[in-house]
Amino acid sequence: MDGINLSNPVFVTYAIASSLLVLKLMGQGWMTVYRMMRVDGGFVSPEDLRKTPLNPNPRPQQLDTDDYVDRSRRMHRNDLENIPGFWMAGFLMVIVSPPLWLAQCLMYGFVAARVAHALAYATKQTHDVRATFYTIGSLIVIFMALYVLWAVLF
Ligand code: GSH
Repeated sequence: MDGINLSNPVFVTYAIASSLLVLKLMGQGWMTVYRMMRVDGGFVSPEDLRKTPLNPNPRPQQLDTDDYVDRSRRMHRNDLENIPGFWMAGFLMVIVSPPLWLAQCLMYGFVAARVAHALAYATKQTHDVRATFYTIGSLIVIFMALYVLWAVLF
């Protein structure tokens, strides 16, 4: 039952959670693209002001910071600060063979916390709501890393 294969339910849990998070991370870039197209601006690089088929009417204001677009970039950055840690700690968790119930609580809990964080950020909930979901996800990854360390050292 142990090991990196589909007969190990802990690995299956990790594979499902990790794949969902890949989709979240990749999708976030597309949300930024969608938002830039919607407002016709929110660009960050001066060369984006060149006239092209995608930007037939370039103007300097397109480089102004736009919260609608920038919010998606901040969400993306926050994902990048949190999700890679999960991929690594989660993979190491599979190797140290935790109980299935614990792996499912932690891994699906992390996915749920990140989805909730994204919804809170995108819909402009209060800082405390967003921070709560961030904290849950962050503590899960920290717990997983400590669990692995404990299993390896003792
Ligand atoms: N790089 C983050 C920051 O500067 O805020 C580190 C702390 C963090 O991730 N905080 C959470 C967050 O959503 C809860 S307040 N930060 C907003 C962000 O990263 O854009």
